[in-house]
Amino acid sequence: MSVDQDKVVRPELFDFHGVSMSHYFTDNWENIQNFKARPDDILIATYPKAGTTWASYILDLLYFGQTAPERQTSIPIYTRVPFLEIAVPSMDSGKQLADKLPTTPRLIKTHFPVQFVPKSFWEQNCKIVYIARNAKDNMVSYFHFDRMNMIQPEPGDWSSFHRRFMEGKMVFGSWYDHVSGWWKKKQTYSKLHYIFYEDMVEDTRGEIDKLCSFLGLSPSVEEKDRITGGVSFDNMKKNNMTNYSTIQVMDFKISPFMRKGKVGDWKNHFTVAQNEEFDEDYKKKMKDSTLQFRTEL
Ligand code: PPS
Repeated sequence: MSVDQDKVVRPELFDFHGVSMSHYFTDNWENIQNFKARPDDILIATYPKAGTTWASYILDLLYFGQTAPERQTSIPIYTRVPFLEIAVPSMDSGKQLADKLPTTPRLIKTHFPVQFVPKSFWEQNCKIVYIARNAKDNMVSYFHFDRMNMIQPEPGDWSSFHRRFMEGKMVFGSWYDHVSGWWKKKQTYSKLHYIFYEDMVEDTRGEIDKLCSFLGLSPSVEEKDRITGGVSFDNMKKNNMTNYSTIQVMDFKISPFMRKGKVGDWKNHFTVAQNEEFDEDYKKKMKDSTLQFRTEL
């Protein structure tokens, strides 16, 4: 994707309706809030770095892998599954890309906390797939992402990032509020399928089966085998249509987009003291939630 580098500067965080955001995801707010969802649109929602691209590619293959094979070799995943709220100078906005999507269903990505989702998705009773990842690995992945992605705020050093994550001062706000807000929504909105990244790593095929039953799809066993193989970390890392190598705002010399894809990499980053402080704070922040995450497999 060609981006005018001069117009892309690392943003500052600011409070937006009670959530830490950067202007790249709020500049188009009115248009996004007026987005006209269709009943068959499917929204893929996550806190950043929880497995959005993985889920996007799985859904794209499930719907279009057989009927539109050329799509797989010529259109990057971020164009096939537009990022609704993104608005970066000299790039089509996510809203423009979503409006232009020729497919049925339209697959649309968002990192919004649940209360920011445009109301038409609820009015149209759209299916939503939410992916959540344990906070520790999510934090590590986000740190490396902010290092290499020039439209993200300066990450600072690891220890300041660790603190800011606990304070919820990240783009798209607090991880704790995000995963809990969407979990709460699931209790009343039946068309929300909540997936854990750790379950996808442990048993990708089993999670694809569950996804198919949620979506009402019944691909052949061979097709599911093909998809399970195609969406492995190694294959997605090699695939230029899924590894983000075609995007200019990311500096892969600093860190690749497809970085490790592991559960438990936090152990290579958290000091013993940081882990203790984190666990204590986590218990307080998540005390009212029934959500359970695994931080190792
Ligand atoms: S983004 O920028 O928010 O859309 O990023 P997102 O796609 O949500 O998350 C990127 C992390 O997901 C990992 N990933 C995978 N892990 C395992 N298997 C597969 N197939 C896979 N695809 C993407 C990716 O490597 C990032 O995690 P880290 O821990 O940084 O490697």
